[in-house]
Amino acid sequence: MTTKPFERPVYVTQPFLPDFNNFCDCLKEIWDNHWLTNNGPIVQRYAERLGRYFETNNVCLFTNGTLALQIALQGMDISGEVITTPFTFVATTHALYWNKIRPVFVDIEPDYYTLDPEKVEAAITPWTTAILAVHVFGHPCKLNELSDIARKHNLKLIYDAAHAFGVKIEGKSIAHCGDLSMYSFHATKLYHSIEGGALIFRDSGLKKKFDYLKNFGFENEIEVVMPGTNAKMNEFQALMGELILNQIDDLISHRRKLYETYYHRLSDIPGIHMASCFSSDINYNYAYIPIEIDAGGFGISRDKLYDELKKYNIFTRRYFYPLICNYSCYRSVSVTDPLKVAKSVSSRILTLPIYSQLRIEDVEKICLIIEHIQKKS
Ligand code: T4K
Repeated sequence: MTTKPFERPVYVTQPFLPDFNNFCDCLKEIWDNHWLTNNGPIVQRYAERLGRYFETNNVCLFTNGTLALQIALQGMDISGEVITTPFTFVATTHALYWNKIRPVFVDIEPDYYTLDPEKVEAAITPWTTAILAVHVFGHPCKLNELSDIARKHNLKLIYDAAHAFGVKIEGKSIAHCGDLSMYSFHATKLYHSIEGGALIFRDSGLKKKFDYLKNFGFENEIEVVMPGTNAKMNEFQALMGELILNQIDDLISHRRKLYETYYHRLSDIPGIHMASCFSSDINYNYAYIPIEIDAGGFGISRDKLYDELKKYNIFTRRYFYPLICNYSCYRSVSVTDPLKVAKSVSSRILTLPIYSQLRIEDVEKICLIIEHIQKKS
């Protein structure tokens, strides 16, 4: 195996696509129905399938995860302040902003980069109404600790589970933790419906409200009961989601092999740190491969490695750098927590390629190239 650049670009991710001929055959149903959107038959069937997958009837589908989260916050009447993480994709915070909720950023823990429960409790004020935690990279949050805090202070506990499709705790989907979980089915996710999102929630009374909010608030042809928006999933999205759901177990198991190769090959390279494997009660989904680069040990900084890898046609990403509070649109939000861990992780994190079409030998080559760069640094 050589360290010659890849002939074709290797991106951080690439969407999985179902068999082309099968997809085309299935499209016939849409053509026969002449029904493209507005709660069509495939969307309804897909919602039922996801309900069986998540083992709940409390499923609501959306055109993407961002709108799903915005609607969740609005439907649950969340207001005032919400305690959340700065180490996430910007949509988590945007969903708060769109609901005129003040984000209160607190630090993450260093092991899996999820919200630090101690910091959460310290940040609660009379205006706090909810905790919005993120299972970042599919890593489960400190579920019990966050539940205890939410219960003690009578706060809603909402999970941004955009990265956590397929993650299970003691055999049960992580979606059942907290009051509500939002999933993103964006093309870049390990499971997708081109674009798409879903809410899974505890209180079945919320379903009707979410359905109104995603469809302009229509009760019927002549009545609108609330100022909703348009966040409906369409038939093409649902079809893609249905077909990929058939293969989800295989997709996760292939990713597991890729992850194990990375873990095995990178663990001995100086200056590289990877989060520890999860305990056996957690079924992880291997959504991302985040590594931390310690410039002192590795020889060059994370940013230099990111640039170097491009020369080999490897396009990694710095998820999640910068922290949300450092984006110009959120710099005016006052942050009292020093965010020590989040700042450090954000300056060192690099997410490596992982997707279904990637082969074990590709991962071995990526690791060899990283090792080569380290040795010459
Ligand atoms: N909460 C969290 C924690 C999230 O991570 C996200 C989304 C959300 C909420 C919001 O959910 P959605 O509203 O998106 O459903 C990507 C995704 O666009 C975004 O969905 C995702 N998080 C985020 C982590 O990653 P970018 O700006 O990095 O995407 P982009 O276009 O640079 O794609 C990354 C790489 O994937 C590209 O370098 C090439 C490859 N790619 C991408 C697409 C779209 C392909 O090969 N084919 C493709 O079709 O945000």
